[in-house]
Amino acid sequence: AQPTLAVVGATGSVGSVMLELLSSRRNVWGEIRLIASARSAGKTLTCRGERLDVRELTAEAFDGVDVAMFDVPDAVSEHWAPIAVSRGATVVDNSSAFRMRPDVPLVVPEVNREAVHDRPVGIVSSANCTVAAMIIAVSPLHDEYGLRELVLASYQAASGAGQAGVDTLHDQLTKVAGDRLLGGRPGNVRQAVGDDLGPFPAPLALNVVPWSGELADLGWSSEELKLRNESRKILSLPALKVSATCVRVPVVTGHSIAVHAVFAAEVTADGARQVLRNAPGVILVDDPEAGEFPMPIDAVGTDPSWVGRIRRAMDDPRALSFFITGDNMRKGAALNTVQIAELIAAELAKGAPA
Ligand code: 11C
Repeated sequence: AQPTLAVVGATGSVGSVMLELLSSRRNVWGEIRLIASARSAGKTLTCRGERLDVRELTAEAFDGVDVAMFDVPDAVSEHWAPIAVSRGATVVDNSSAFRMRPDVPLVVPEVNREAVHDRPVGIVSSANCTVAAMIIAVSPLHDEYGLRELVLASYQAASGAGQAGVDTLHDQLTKVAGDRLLGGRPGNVRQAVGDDLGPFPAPLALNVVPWSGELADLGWSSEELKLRNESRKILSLPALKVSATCVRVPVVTGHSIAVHAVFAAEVTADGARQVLRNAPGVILVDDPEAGEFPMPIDAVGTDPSWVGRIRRAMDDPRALSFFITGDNMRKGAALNTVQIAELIAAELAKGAPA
């Protein structure tokens, strides 16, 4: 029989992309069970053309479930993932709750798919959205040239902060539309937008906000530390030098990253293009003369990481600068989680130890 899949957080914005993907990808699942908080239980959603009732998140909801995909806040995953495991499910978790635990593999299938099979506590973590988009382009370059250092700046979309982020950005854009004086005087955008900043620490419309996540050590944001720690773990490079600045931009969906990567070997832009042309999950969009760049407005709704603006550093023959854009709801969240769940389904089908 095909395995039973649970989608925990099915009514959330990433949950709805998961249902879309499950409806369009090769079907490897038997029953699909939708689970959400008591507030959303009782709703009906469509998946694979079937209308499905959303069940409340309880321990019993996991009985008979083989694989459970979680997209819920960290604290909810922390509490419920072990309960799902105790009921017999393997959990694929998209929160950051377990990512850095040594007994939990952190997986981006294009990079380290084999890590999925060694999961001593029955939990596999799916990477942070900015990390997932970036790492599938950086990893094949590491294989070719030997990565030594990453200097990153992210340009993160409002949807990374959930539906509240998207609603806040649209509300603010409505408030500032049409006033051609806005942005020309200090404070006048703040005044037009008002006090409700949603999940952001400052107005996002007509602005960029150099902040994402919570305050962590020594002035770094939690998102910046995730870029460092998760990249090191996924690439198995525990001493990799990583310095990131994470920035929120007024884009609805599509996280972008400007990457400066330093390697052990000398590089060429053409050589890097050749590597990336053959890399799984990457699409090369690198023709500035023709106005072709990787941009969120084009990458949204697509699966790959779009990579372009590839240049060898002027002052270091071992360094490359390039730009990446990916759909943070897909590869950054729902798609990566679904891909991991499918790897586990294939393993179960082979009868390998779970
Ligand atoms: C954002 N990247 O754009 C964050 C959201 O580690 O899964 C996802 C946080 C995470 O705000």
